[in-house]
Amino acid sequence: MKIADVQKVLVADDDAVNREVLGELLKPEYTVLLAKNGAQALERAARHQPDLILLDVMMPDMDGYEVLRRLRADPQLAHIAVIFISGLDHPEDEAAGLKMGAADYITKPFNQTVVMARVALHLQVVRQRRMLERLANVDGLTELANRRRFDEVYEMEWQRARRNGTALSLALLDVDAFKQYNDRYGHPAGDRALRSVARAAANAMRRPGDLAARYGGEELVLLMPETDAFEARMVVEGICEAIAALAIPHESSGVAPMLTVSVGGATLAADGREESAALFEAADTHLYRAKKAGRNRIVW
Ligand code: GH3
Ligand code: MG
Ligand code: MG
Ligand code: MG
Repeated sequence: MKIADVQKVLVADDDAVNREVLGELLKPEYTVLLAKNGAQALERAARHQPDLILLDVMMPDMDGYEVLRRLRADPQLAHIAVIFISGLDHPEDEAAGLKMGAADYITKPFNQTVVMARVALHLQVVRQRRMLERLANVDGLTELANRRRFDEVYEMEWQRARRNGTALSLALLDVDAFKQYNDRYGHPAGDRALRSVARAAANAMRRPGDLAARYGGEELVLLMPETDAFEARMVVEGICEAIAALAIPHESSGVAPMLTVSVGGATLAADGREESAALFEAADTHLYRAKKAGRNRIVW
């Protein structure tokens, strides 16, 4: 297992001996974080984003149930798996804990092998969920968001822009003469070039909410919420400059001796009444114009 794959477990217990025993037990396999009360558990969870929390129920000030409630109410923390570990050993206590959304419930005094087995099981579930999310949302070649993810985010951002009357810019980027590139340099080189273009685009999209996705083939889509046409065009110009700086030779392009792209952009008019598809179509029309006008340019 690579170091980066080591999963993080937060142990929250007001009893120092419990913290110590659980910490020592988990340390050989996981990165362990400790918290001695509920408030500290929430603070450590927010700061370190653990994969799993072993959460004591009975703690002064804020009990484990309240910690779990607050975790679930915070979008940044809601997904973290929680295993209650408690001296409350009635079936009703266990039922209450599981009903609140805990992944599991372990009673004290605990058996160390059982704790390790259940922690391993729930961390495996966490890894599998991440993998599924990745497979569903990320394009395998470019590592950008895939079209499915884009469609989802676009609909959400479009509604949000409409509701708040904020700007929303969208650009379609298509590699010029990419068929010739593949013919001249081979498909694997085409894949590498596409990955470089994708990275250049992603690096330039820096605002939270910005999204670069692979829409299909050699076409990327760039979504920039709360970004007007002027600002969005600046970002796209930066991307085109970064792609030019890559200086990927393309001798049979017919446009330039190196790989270039054409971009069609559009910005949602604050007073417009069109549907989300109309903004996309406008960008697509502008991309078509950029191609017709000779490629290697931006039309907004
Ligand atoms: P234009 O300037 O009009 O965009 O010309 P073009 O050759 O780029 O456009 P066209 O749509 O004719 O061809 C797109 C090419 O992109 C064809 C396809 O083989 C290639 N392509 C699409 N996806 C991939 C990919 O994942 N890897 C590689 N290597 N090539 C791809
Ligand atoms: Mg306690
Ligand atoms: Mg193309
Ligand atoms: Mg294309």
